[in-house]
Amino acid sequence: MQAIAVPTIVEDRHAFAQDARRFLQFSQRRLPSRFLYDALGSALFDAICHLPWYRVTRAELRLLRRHANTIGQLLHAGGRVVELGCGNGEKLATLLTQANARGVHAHLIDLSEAALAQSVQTLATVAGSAIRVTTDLATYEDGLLALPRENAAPTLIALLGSNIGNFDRPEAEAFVGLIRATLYPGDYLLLGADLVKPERELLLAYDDPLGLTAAFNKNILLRMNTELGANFVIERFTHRAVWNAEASRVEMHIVSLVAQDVEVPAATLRFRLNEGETIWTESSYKFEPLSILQLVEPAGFVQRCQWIDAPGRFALTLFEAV
Ligand code: AVJ
Repeated sequence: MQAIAVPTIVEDRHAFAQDARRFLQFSQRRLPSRFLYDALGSALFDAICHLPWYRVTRAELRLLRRHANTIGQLLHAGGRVVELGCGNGEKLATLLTQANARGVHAHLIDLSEAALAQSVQTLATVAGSAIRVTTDLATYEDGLLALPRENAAPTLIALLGSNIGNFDRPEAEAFVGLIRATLYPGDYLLLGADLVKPERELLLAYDDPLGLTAAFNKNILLRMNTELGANFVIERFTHRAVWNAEASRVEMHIVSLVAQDVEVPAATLRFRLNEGETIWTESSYKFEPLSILQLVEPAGFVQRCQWIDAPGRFALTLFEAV
């Protein structure tokens, strides 16, 4: 088992300050969703996955369990799985143990140090030394660019949990292109994507009655207070989830309950929020089975299998690079 790389906390804080400065000044104020995942944010997301209203993780785990053999056959010993955004490691552990994938190399890319540490532990617990694990504390892009090219055995890149849903369309296309560029023909992409469903289900998933998603969202204000010296009074904000049907996405916003002045010293930024003004923190795009193929295949992939759960909530699609 390889040791976790030393976190580049200073660099990360710098990126957070820079992005806060840029995105908070747009007329619709925004923050990139990747900053939701500090240690507390990752823990809150884990808790969200246990909520009855947030079914993404459970639906995907069922599909992974059911089709692990098919997927595992592609990964003969010496093969490599690269997971982008491994979270707590449960999805990959489920896949690799069900597939009985001994001798596989798992390479984990995540921007949360806590998530990487947990994943290493989860994989060690279920697989012991049968799986070699390496980690990269990085954004998807940096992690892919740093990925050693391995031609001998197949590489499977796993992008699960509907993480693809956080990208706007042009970004998603560019990102799939980057994934393809790091692969050879005959390598694979395993993509988990949440499907369009009735609005009330979507809103319960992103604005749950226990308030965990609200806490997950507002934690980004807390993070600006502790890391960037900001002065957000958390009680003066509330969480809102919106289904934007035209764009096929759920948006998470933080709503200012009153008119208020805020400052973010590390981002050399002060501004006034009007009552009802929002900071847009996340998009979760929802897909149709066909729209997944239309997004991925033009980048140089062909679909090998697409598995959809019985209620039609979630799709797991296996692509081969051509
Ligand atoms: C992990 C980004 C896929 O968008 O559904 C859960 C994050 N946000 N509840 C998603 C999330 C609100 C999740 N992703």
